Parts: sequence; C-alpha cells; structure tokens
Amino acid sequence: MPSKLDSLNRWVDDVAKRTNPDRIHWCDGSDTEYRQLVDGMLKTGDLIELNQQTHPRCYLHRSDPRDVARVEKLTVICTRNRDDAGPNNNWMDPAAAHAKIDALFEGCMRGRTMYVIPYCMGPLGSPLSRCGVEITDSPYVVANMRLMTRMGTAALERIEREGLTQNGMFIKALHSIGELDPERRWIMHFPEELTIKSFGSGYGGNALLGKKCHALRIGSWQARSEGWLAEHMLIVGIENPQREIRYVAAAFPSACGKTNLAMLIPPEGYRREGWKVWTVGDDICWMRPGKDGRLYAINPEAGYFGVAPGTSKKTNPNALAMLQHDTIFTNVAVTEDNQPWWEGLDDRTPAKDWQGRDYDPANGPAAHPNSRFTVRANQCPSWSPEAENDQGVPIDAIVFGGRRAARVPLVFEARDWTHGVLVGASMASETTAAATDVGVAIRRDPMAMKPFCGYNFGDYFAHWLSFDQPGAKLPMVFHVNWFRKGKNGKFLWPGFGDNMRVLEWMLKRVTGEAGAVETPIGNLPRGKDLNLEGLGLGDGALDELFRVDNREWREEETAIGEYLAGYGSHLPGKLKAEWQRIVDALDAAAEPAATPERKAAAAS
Ligand code: GTP
Ligand code: SPV
Ligand code: MN
Repeated sequence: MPSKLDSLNRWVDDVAKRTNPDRIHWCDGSDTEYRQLVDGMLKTGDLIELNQQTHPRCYLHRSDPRDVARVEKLTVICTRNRDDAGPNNNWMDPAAAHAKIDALFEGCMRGRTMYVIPYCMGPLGSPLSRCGVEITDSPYVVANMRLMTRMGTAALERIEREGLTQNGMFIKALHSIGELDPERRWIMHFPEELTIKSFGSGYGGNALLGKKCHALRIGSWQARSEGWLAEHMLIVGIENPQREIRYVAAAFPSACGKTNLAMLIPPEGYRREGWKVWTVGDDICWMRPGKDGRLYAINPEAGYFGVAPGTSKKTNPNALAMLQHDTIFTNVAVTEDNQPWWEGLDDRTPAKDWQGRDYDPANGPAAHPNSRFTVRANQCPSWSPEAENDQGVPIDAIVFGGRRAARVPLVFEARDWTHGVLVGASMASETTAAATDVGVAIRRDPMAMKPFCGYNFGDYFAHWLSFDQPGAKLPMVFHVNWFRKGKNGKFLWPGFGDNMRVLEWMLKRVTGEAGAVETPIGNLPRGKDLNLEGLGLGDGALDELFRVDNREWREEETAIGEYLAGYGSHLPGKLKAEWQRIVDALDAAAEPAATPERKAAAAS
C-alpha cells in the first residue's frame, strides 16, 4: 500500500474503482517528477515550450476556450441544513449532490493516469497549516499544485502523522477535467465531510482544489468552528526607515489589485529614505489570535496564480522579474520569437493570440483578460522569508477595497472593529474577468468573499465580530478605492507604487503619528496628512479623490441596509445597530434643505 494511512488508501481505491484510470501515480513532489510531467505534457501538447533563451523552463498552456475562469453558477455548498450555506451560496442536499456528481465520475479516467497529490496549505511545520489530498486526472493540475502548494512526500508524512493521532483530518479533494462541458461543470463542497468534488474544468480555482475550494470555502467553515479566519487577502510587510516591519492584510475582490499591492515597489523618494516592501502572500490569508491578543497570519499558498494582463515594468516590476524563468503561463499570447505577451506588457505586437490563432485585433485581446501565470512564491524579488514562519506574522492593519468608479473616496478608516466589520460587510465592486458568469456590472462582495465563503454570510459577520474580546489587540481597519474616475473617465489616482503613500498614512495612524478628520463614514486623511509629494495631482483631482457626498452615501447605505436585511435572523444585531449609527450620522450631517422632514421639523 502506498500510504500508512488506511483511510487514505481506502479512499484512493474507491475513487479508482469508480473512475477507472489506466494507472495510479502517487506524487512525491520531486524535481524529477515535475520534469517528467512537463516532458509528458510537451509531447501531448498540453504545454507549449516558450522561448528558452529568454524564458528558461517557461511553458504555455492553452485551456479549452470555454474554460477560462472560475464559474459560480454550479459552485455549490452541500450541507445537511440549507440555512447553513446561506443566501450567499448555491446549495444542494449532500446525498443528492453526491449522486449527481458521482454519476459523472463513473469511468471518467479511462485511458488516463490518476494522480494522487498530498499537499499542505501553509508551512509544513506550522500548527496553523492544514493538509489535503487531491486526486486528479490532469497533469497540468499536478504541475500547478507543485508550484502553488507544499506538495509530495513531506505533506504525506504530515497527513499520516495527523491521521494516526486523530487531531487532524485531511481534506479529500477529487477532480476530473471530464469533457469540459460548461453545463456539467460542478464544483461541490461538503464541509461537514471535509470533501470537495470538482468536475468538468481544468482551470485555476475550479481545478487547483487547494486554493479556493480548500483554503477558502472549506477553510472558512473550519475557521468558524475553530476560532480563526480564512480570508481572500494578500499579506504584505512594510519596512520603515527605522527598520521596523509592520504587516498589512488586504481583501480586494478577484482581479482588483491584491497581487499588485503585495509586490509593490515604493516610489523613489521612499526608497531613498529606506522604505521596503515584503511579500508574504497575494491571495489567501489564514489568521488567528496569538497569546498576546494580536492576529497572526500565514499564507497557506507557496506560489502565485496571478493575472497577467496589466503586469508590466511600470505597474509591477517585481512580478515581471519573477516571470522570466520557471513559470507556467495560461492563455497568454506569444510574440514572433515565442515569448509570452499580454496587453499592457509593452508595445510589441503579438504574433499569436491565446487560442493560437494569428493575432487579429478583430478577435479581441491577444491574451485572454483572465490569462494567468503560475510561479513559486520565492521567485519574487520582494518575497519575505517570514512566509515560512510557522507562527505567522502579526497583522497591524486590515484593508478592504473594491473597484468603484464613483462615490467611494481613496481611503477612509473605520472607527473601531465593529465599524470595520460593517465596512467589510458593505463592500461592493465592479465585476471582472476572473469569473465568467456573474452577469452584473457591480455587486456586493463582503470582505471579497462572495464567491468563497463556505457558509451563511450572516454567521460569518457574527464570527468576525466575535474577535472583539477583552485583551484582544485587533488591527485597525481601512477601506481603499484605487479606481475612482474623473469626469474624463480616467483613474484619478496613479495607483500601483504610489499606493505606498496610502499605506504609510495607515501605518502612521496605527502608531498615532498621522492625523485625520472624522466624517459620518469614518476618518479621512486631509491633504496634509498624506505624502503627495512629486505626484503632480491637480487640486481638482485631489478634491474628487477625497470627496464624500453625504447624500450619495445615504443612498449607498440604503442599498447596504437592504442587502444586509437579506440575511434575516442570521444578521447580527450589533451590525445592524452599527449600520443605523452611520445612517443617523449621515442624516444629521445632511443639509437641512435636503430632507423635507427636517424642514418641517425646523419650521414647527
Ligand atoms: P485574483 O488573483 O483574481 O484574486 O486578483 P488580484 O486581486 O490579485 O488582482 P491583481 O493584483 O492581479 O489585479 C488585477 C488588475 O488590477 C490588473 O489589471 C491591474 O493592472 C489592476 N490594478 C492593480 N492595482 C491597481 C492600481 O493601484 N490602480 C489601477 N488603476 N489598477 C490596478
Ligand atoms: C480569483 O478568482 O480570485 C483567483 C483566481 O484568485 S482562481 O484561482 O481561478 O480562483
Ligand atoms: Mn483570488
């Protein structure tokens, strides 16, 4: 038997009986194994060699054109009690769900190899880490899991150890690419059974089951019952000229700037003073209170699956540097001399688009808007060795944010934890190419977890509130919007490296060194509180970036109130009361002429 753990061997046997593969391969995670997988895929055409002079060991994968992003329509949470999944999730009865998807798995690996991938999310020795085993028939998934997780023999040893002592149970994650039919692309989660079943996609979060399915959907469920948080957040360390490093976790929805903020290079003036940025994670954050009352965070991943378009020397030089070798690209275009290319990279003209056709602008962008790179985390020049710290890093600030062309100012600070939880719960964002079937231009995306929270959002908000305990030293909470647009339709804020200016203000709020002005929606920096030197922003742009229109915000709060009311009895009273406090403050601040009731009251 390949494993010391009977429960694991039995499960692998059962899956093999159902799916009927020609071969079973237990992954050891070695370089040799990776090399053999790549060679095999080069033969079948699953991978295409890129220019090995400019990009050693870089390969291109072209996915099925119907399979280019996460899908949400058939992503379901299967719990005994429908209410536990909440109105934020698709729900199915577990027995019905198993029956439906098991029928699809019947014989689906005939003629293929079945890979068994033991993996660990988080540092191998960390008490905060969790393990799983993914079974898949896709060598592309195996290669990606090798870059994205701690995969192979060491993970299996931890699984066996924990399995034998009963204090930890591994996640059983079953995947098959099936026939890639979008109508049968089920991604099912059984949090009560620590089980994931995904069929019909080979792409990203649909297929690399350690990522969204385990680390976020099942992870958030486990986090709730065990007193921690599993979040869609980057983790970044900011070192000041005094050599102190403070860590920030930030939740932005898919394709809204996490990777960029995590790898930020400070503007020239900051670098001269000695400011530095350290990347701990770019997508997922697990955190829990330490003995000292602070929140400690680990990045459960070991690699980045990042958005390619828009990545350039100007916007994200760190990312560009790490993509020069040992990278798998998915759905990017290629140049005449076979280098990877995407919109926003530079002004070369691509030769072939993401589907391998001769490039023709009439066919749309050359690289798919959700084209991505997979690369090991430690290839990033700003990679923080603290990413391997078993205890995690202490978090001083939590940042929420989304893409909002109007209404939402560059940055504001929540008054306290409860207000911060409301700010997170109230988030909204324009939707992006990261999911294909959302169908609205803007949507509520609490804590950037709409597609990823494995249980009822009402209960999730209550869980967040529950961290406010005596003795807790919780992070300060902020909200940012890099995406506000002026009348000319252009972004008002330069973004990217210049976001450092906003981070500096936040950290100086944490230490009490920076000022702010109180408003009904929270505390905002004044012009003099933020270092805007050398930016050349006109007064008009500045005013617009910081403008809070109380009447617009009253409308926003009405929409937020209606949204939150959708969680019914699960919505914590404390959150509702906090919402009412903001509404009252906005009403009190509104011009008397703005509300007829006030006019009448004033007249009597
Ligand atoms: P997921 O991996 O999907 O969870 O996304 P992410 O949040 O890591 O997204 P990423 O950082 O890759 O951002 C994707 C898009 O946002 C790219 O097109 C970037 O160019 C753009 N972007 C990131 N930061 C900024 C910014 O500060 N300003 C502007 N205008 N655009 C930005
Ligand atoms: C996201 O959509 O938030 C991602 C990409 O990080 S995927 O792994 O495909 O979900
Ligand atoms: Mn993500």
